[in-house]
Amino acid sequence: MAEAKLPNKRKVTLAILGLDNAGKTATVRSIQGENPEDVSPTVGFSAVDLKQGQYDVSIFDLGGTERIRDIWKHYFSESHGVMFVVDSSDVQRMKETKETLAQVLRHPRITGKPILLLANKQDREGALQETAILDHLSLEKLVNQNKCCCKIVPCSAVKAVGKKAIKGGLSWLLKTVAKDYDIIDKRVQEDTSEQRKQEEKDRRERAERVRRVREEREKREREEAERDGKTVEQDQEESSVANPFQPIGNLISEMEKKKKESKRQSGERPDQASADHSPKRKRKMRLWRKNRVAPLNTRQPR
Ligand SMILES: Nc1nc2c(ncn2[C@@H]2O[C@H](COP(=O)(O)OP(=O)(O)OP(=O)(O)O)[C@@H](O)[C@H]2O)c(=O)[nH]1
Ligand SMILES: [Mg+2]
Repeated sequence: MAEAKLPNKRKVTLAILGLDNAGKTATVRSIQGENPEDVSPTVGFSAVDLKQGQYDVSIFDLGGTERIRDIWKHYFSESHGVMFVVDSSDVQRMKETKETLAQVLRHPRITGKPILLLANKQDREGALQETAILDHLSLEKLVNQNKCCCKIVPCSAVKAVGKKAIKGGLSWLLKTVAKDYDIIDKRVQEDTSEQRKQEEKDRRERAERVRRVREEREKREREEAERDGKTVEQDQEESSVANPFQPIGNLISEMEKKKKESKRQSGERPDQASADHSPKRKRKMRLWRKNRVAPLNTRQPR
């Protein structure tokens, strides 16, 4: 019903990228209306969900240090668009910024998606103006080559007027995604499912490699043991004693056998315990009933 009342409601996922210290986390905080000061460098990533007008927006705030940049690509398939944050006052790192941006835009899971370029830290002395940033990053050429619809917005995550600019930029990005939502979202769904399949395949291959290495090591250890004069039977016996993962059913019947044996030795009939109705015994039974757990099912699936 709620969906019918809001036909334009969209779920949009965005990645916020840029070099370390560019102001990505401060930007997200300012969008959320939180204090953007006192932020710490992001280790890994954090996901932020927020409502922006009619949109349900999820933002992946990814750490920007060179070491972490390699994980960015894992978030590309899910992203409908990108916010790329630049520290406009850090002229020294413009070349690195350009190369990093180029790598992002060239990535097949980003090419063609809308990009909002936030020229952040405009409040700082010596901050480059919009045209200088366009030049430093060869932005026009880059976005044309990669068919990305792009808007550059000079802003500041920590100053009121700059924050307004960020909100305006975000609103443009969401509208641009919404215009081609069906196409972009279809791509997001397909790329995400393909990526999940690939990750599952990688996981299985890794597990298989680990299994092979373990098998080889065990074989080597067996051969060494045989060379040292231990027999295979000895090893089997040792391993059955040492194996902590015996089926629980075996352990339970073993324990019950031992219990019956000790009762027989003390002269007590196996069923005598249930006939004991002393208050102490009853209390014990109540406690046991309260705390009991069902035995594990040891049956193997067919
Ligand atoms: N003057 C000024 N400082 C800012 C602005 N935006 C962020 N900062 C400061 O820049 C520093 C880095 O900001 P972060 O938001 O942590 O940067 P980041 O891009 O998230 O960095 P990583 O998480 O390491 O990738 C912090 O000290 C912020 O307070 C801005 O617009 N103006
Ligand atoms: Mg951060």
